[in-house]
Amino acid sequence: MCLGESMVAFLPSRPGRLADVPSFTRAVGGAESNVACALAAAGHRVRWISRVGADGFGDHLVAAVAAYGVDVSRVRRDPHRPTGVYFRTAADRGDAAHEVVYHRAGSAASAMSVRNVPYEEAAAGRVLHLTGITAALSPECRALVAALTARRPGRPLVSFDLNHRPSLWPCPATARRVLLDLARGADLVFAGEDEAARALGLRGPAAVREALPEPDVLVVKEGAKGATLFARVPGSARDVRVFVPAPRVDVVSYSGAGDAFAAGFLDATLRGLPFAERLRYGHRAAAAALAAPGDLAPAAGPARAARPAAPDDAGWG
Ligand code: KDG
Repeated sequence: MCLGESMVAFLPSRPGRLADVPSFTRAVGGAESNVACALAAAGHRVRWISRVGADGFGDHLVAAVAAYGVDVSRVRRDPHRPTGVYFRTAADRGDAAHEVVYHRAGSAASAMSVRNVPYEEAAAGRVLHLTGITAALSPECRALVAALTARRPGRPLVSFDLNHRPSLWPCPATARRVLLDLARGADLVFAGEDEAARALGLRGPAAVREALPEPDVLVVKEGAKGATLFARVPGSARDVRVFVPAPRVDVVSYSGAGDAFAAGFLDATLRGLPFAERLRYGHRAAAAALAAPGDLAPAAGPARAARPAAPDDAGWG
C-alpha cells in the first residue's frame, strides 16, 4: 500500500532556465505512486491511496498509474479541489539553476485526512509506504501520516522515506521535528545523506542512526558512492551494518531515483532477500530511473526470481 499525492509533472523540452523553456511534456510525478508503479512492475500486488481533483489531470494520473498494474480503486475524486501539477527544469541536483515550481497548495491531495481516505485499509495491509512529502502538505496530511506511523500491534510494516522538500515546509525547524518524529515511528526508513544533513543537521550514516535508533532498518543513501544499511538484530542490542556501492550510471535525471531505490529495496524485502541484496535491488532500480528523463523507468518486464538468504546476511522478511 502506498499513500500520497501525485501530480501531473511538466518536463521541459530542453535544458535551461524555466523562463526560457518553450514547451513541456506531460508526465506523472509523485513519490508514493512512483514506488507503487515500480512495485507493480516488479510483480507485486499494490494499491495507491490518494485524492485527486475531478478534472482531466486527475483522470490522467489515475489512468497512468493504473497502467502500471497498480490498484487505483481507493483514489478518491474531489469535486472542489484541483489535481496538483508541477513544472521543472532539466538540470538537476548540484545545479544551482535547477528550478521546481509546484502548483499544489489547496490541491485535492493536500486535503487528505484520516476521515477522507480509506484509513482502516491503509492501516491494515502488509506494507505501507509513506513519505515526508505528505506530512509537509497540510496539518491534516501531517496528522494522517502521524496516525499511520504511530506504533501499535498488528500494523503493517511501515516504510518511510524522508523525502525532504524544503519549499513545502513552513520552516526548517518544523521540518526537522516532524520528519524525525515520523521516522521514529517507522519500521523501515530511507534517508539521503544530503537531505539528512540539510533537514536534520546529521552528518554521515552513523550520525543518522544515532539519532534514529528506533526503526528496525535504516538505509542511508550516499549518492553515487552507495548506501549503508543499519538493522537491529532481533533479541540483541547489536546493529548489523551493511554497505553496498552504487553502480556507475550516466545520469539523465535524478528525479524519481530515490523512489526507485525504495521500490527496489521493498521488492527484495517482500521476497525475503538478505540485506545486501535489498540494497543491490535498490541500486539497480535507481540506476534505471537515473537513466530516464521522467520519474519512472519503463516497466521492467517479468518479476525477478527470489534467491535464498546467505547465512551471514539474513534479513528479516
Ligand atoms: O521523488 C520524485 C518526486 O519528487 C516528484 O515526482 C514530485 O512527488 C513529488 C514531490 O512532491 O516533489
